[in-house]
Amino acid sequence: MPGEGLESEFFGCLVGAAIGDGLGAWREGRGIAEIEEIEHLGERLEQLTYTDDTHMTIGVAESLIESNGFDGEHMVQALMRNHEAEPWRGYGPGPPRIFRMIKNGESWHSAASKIYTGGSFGNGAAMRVAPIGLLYYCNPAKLREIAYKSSSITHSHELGKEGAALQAYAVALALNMAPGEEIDRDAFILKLQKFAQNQIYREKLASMRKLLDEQDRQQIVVALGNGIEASRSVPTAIYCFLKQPRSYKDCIIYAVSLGGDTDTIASMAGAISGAYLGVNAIPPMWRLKLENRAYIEALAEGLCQITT
Ligand code: AR6
Ligand code: MG
Repeated sequence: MPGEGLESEFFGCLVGAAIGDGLGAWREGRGIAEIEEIEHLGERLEQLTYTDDTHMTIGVAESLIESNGFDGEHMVQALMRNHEAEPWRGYGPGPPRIFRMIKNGESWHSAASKIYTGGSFGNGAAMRVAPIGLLYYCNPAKLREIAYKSSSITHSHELGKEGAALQAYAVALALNMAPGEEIDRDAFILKLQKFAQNQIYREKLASMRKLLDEQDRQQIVVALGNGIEASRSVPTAIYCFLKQPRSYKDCIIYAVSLGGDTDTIASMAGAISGAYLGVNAIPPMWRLKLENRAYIEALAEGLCQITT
């Protein structure tokens, strides 16, 4: 178990993402729920089993570590190998179709653009991008470049790629703050606004400031969304972190309570919160219940080693 500092934050990010996924999976596709209901759910569950969000995050981390940085061909193979071993993790429809195309001889450079109009704008690239936010946390330009490249394996639509870059940048910003440092939420949003290269995300980020004190969760869902599209889930996850910046537990419970694509939104919010607060801020009760925790922690350690 790491103490404080960077390693604790790397652990917090990946473990935090996986726990959000495992808890959120129980409410996927449902409506807004009472906070108390989600609290009880978190206490009741005996195991937190993760879904495709964490499974793909593991693949991204494995590939970055084995390649000592980004190697597209290697990452494709890692994602495909993992999917083939455990296809039951709840993958969105797009990635398995792309993996089949590549297996049948299509180049991984072009496969993603052959599904949907203009490629996928689902949140599948953003949900797995946390290791890239960790690895390139000091270099926003490189972070964007690698977030885009890793996205384009399965999500080649501009909104899918930009969602991944924003989520990675939010992880990097969180990592760059000390856990004890009081968070300036307006400044955090402003940095994201300046980084964003797409108008839809810029507008959502701008609207987020006015929503920070909004208590009606229905208003949050109407304004930011809770869907499987990257543009209707990445801003929401960032908002969940900013709504509850001092408590990993409250952040995750709030995210799951919003309903919709709860596993992915809670996973992305958990990655940001964990990167800010560190692994020791995550309730031990949840850490102990997380499936495959030792392996996820080993990946966090591996990423930390190649960063420093
Ligand atoms: N045009 C129309 N619909 C689209 C487009 C587009 N260009 N792109 C995506 N969609 P997908 P994911 C819709 O299949 O992002 C799992 O539960 C389309 O309906 O790329 O990897 C994960 O945990 C498509 O099926 O999957 C995530 O929560 C859907 O967006 C979630 O699914 C998802 O895009 C998304 O996974
Ligand atoms: Mg999922």
